[in-house]
Amino acid sequence: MKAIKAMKLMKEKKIFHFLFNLLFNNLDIILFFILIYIKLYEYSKSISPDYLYVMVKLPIIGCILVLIGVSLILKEKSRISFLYIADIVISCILITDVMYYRYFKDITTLASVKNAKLLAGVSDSVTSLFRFKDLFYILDIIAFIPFKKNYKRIKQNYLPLSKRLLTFAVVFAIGIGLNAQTLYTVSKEQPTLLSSMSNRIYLTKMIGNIDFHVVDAYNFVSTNIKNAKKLPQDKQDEIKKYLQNNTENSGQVKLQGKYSGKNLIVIQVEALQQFVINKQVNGQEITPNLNRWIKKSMYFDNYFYQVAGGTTSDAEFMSNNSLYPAQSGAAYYTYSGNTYNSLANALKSKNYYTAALHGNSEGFWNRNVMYKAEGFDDFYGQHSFNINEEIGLGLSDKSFLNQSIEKIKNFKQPYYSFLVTLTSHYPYDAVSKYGDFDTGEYEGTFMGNYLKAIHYTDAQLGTFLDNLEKEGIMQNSVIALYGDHFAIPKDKINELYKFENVSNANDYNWFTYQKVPLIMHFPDNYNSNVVNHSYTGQMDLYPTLANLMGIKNQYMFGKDMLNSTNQNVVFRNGSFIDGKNLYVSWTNTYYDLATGKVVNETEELKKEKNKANEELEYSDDLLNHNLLKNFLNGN
Ligand code: GP9
Ligand code: MN
Repeated sequence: MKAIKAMKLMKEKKIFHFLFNLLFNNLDIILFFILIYIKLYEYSKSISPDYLYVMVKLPIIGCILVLIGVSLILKEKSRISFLYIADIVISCILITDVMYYRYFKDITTLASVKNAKLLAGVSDSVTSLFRFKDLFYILDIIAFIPFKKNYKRIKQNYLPLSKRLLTFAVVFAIGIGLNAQTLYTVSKEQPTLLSSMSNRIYLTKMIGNIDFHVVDAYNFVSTNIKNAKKLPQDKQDEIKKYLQNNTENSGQVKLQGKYSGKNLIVIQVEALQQFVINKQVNGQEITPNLNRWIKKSMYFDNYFYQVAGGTTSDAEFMSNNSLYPAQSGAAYYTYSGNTYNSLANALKSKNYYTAALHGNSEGFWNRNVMYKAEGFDDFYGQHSFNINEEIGLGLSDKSFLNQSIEKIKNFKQPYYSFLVTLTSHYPYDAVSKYGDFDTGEYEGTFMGNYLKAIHYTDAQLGTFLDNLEKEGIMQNSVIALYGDHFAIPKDKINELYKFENVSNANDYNWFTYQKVPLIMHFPDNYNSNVVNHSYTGQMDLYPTLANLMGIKNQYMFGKDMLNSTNQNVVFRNGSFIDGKNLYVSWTNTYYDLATGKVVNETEELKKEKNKANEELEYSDDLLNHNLLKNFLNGN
């Protein structure tokens, strides 16, 4: 009996010993896991305090397991040093990100670090962005110095290499598996999000801080490798020649410099599509104010948006540079370190004051970096406005436009002000409680919400334009107002077809609904109440304005809408319009623009197709190799 008891006790002792040894021998790993998990999870909470993203737990655990896996290959004395250094690196990244978020409501990227010189103002205020509570991220690093020393001293190396390799393989594979699962889920939910990184905060909430930086580094390095090779000189010359010919063919004779020295105000309106213009719902005009201003302005009713993965930012990019959007992702992100002969840069050299205004966080779409590259003297973002009324994504258009006019009034003349509105943003449901616009049978539907949202924004734009007139600003300014991109995404297109009574849901019909209004108002009321029906797009805004404002820029892919006779509009996916035909690239089909009938490919059309692709390639080459830097230096 006694002997059995003693044996049992021994067994228990053995188990206890085993467990104790297991715990003690892996104390560094256990502590690393717990501490890093807490830090990463706390960071996730800090960027989305109102919503706990359960999904983020998986990639956080995955990342930690990958690191632990790697550490397991090492002998145990080196292992603790490896984990300690990993802790320091992660903590530094987190502290940087926490402070960056505090200012930009965004997450640091390699591009923003590379362009740190463009983030003037922020570096000065690093100390002011630091909070006492941030010490939370680094306290353990200091506290663990003695622990690390003693632990290293006591610890012996027990495991042979084969066992170390085995544990590495298992833990590492589990970690990679968890990360892969997360990235797959994200790419299923939003196919372009990982490459475009358009909404970085949302992405970080889904995949966690470490995965975000890994994806960012991958995107950054792969574009840099792609672009590292110098483009042969003859190819550079070919592109330069092509662009110079393009400008010559564009005309730029009529009205040249007609408004030199005048102020320029460009207003980009969120999700303003053309089909709502001069249209009624439930017996009421949807955009009464824009309709009223169209009568007093020049209106382009065949103006297409040409955006790609960078949506709003692509619209800004094209309108300010007349360069095509990036092949994948967003030019505002990928090419933020390039040299540009943009509208603002060109006007700056004519002694203009240049300012961009937008009521959202400065980091959204990398605007804080890109606006500097595009030559804006100042960017009035969220921090420059009194956020006294928020709808949907941020400051309401009403408050934004009212505060903007007060700023504009005090700008040094001549100036270029570029405004980007926000409220009428997808999914449009935030606006429905503002105003009493009754959409009748569309009440409560996606379409009804969009009509309400755009009706709201129309009212604010009406007030803004009326005020510009009242204040006497309009009489001394060229004004251009346009929509940035589609409002009704493809998966909701049937709601639009129902609203428009379209029965044939084919590609031709879809394309005819991808127009956005462009309204131009001139100080002398030139061409007021004139509707220009030529086929045009966002790539053409800058060349047109350049001619009117007396800017010389030979490096634009678009055309001057008031001089050019060509009606080419090329879309990022290779589809195009030539004034008579529409080519849909994804089915390789041509349509007669006027009738919608399918047309057979002719030699002529084939040439046009190749030319459209060549033009897109030229634009990519120009951006990938930062050719404007050479061109502008006379090379
Ligand atoms: C936010 C904004 C929205 O600042 O411009 O961009 P979008 O989602 O429309 O591309
Ligand atoms: Mn937009």
